[in-house]
Amino acid sequence: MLKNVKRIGLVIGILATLLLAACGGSDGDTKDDANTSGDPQYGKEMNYTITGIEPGAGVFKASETAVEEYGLEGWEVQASSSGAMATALGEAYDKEEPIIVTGWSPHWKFAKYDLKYLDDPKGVFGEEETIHTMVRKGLEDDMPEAYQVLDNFSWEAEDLEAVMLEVSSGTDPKEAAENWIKENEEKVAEWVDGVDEVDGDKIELVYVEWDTEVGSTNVVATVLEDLGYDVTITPLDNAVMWQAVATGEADGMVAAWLPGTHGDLFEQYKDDLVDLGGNLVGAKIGLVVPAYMDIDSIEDLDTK
Ligand code: PBE
Repeated sequence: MLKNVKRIGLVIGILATLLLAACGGSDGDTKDDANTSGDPQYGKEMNYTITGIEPGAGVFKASETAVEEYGLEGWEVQASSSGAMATALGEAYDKEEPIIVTGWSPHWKFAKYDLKYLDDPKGVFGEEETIHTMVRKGLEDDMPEAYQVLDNFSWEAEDLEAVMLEVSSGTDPKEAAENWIKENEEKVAEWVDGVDEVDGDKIELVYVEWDTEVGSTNVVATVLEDLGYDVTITPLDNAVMWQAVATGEADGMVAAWLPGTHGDLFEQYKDDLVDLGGNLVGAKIGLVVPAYMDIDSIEDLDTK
């Protein structure tokens, strides 16, 4: 029943759009406020819900800010997990239903589905991001070899995407990391160039179970293991991950998105940790929708 109602709503929406187009209605480019009447009523169809991920993620917080800044009355960013978000996206995509997710790149979803970022004229989601490596104070003296590898670690979006894509199709993350390392010996050789092997020294890396960080953390952990380290990787919430490195409970992480996504956490902890700089440039966060949706900007979402 509900489905039929939805479908009728969709048909009416489409007819309304055609009618508007026929009458020369504008597509809303110059609108200041979120639209309440025109164009596709996606908000209504999606129950004014943005499919979110873990609430501690920067992209989740930025999405809540976007709801405020764009005056998206009645909209809610639904807390979930990265995995559940990807499942919801896949299900909606298969049925060609509208969905808005809290998205980021690099991410395998762009290889699997035809997607687009909604324009963000107010710049709530920031510009290009760089993923940084952060280690605890004292690591350089305690474990110079690991420090060197973590400092050297740097790769391209397409490298990380290859690992993520394999994991997304069911390969164990550790195995996907090993496969990538085997296929990219030259790159890895640069990270370990001139670094001595060690004999079972223990090291702990922390991360959050976002697809990007599952991929990068497993690759770095495996490279350290190949050097002789006994590596533990521990999944945590975002804020706890930062805190663990800042307090020295953990040795490092490769999951710091700057300047925007984790800018608040960096401000909070920057005096207590060592920033080893970027390991990947050209990352991005924002609201992502399937390309079949007839909407291009956050400004054009309909409100309650
Ligand atoms: N992410 C993936 C994280 C950073 C890495 C975009 C989901 C976040 O929003 O905090």
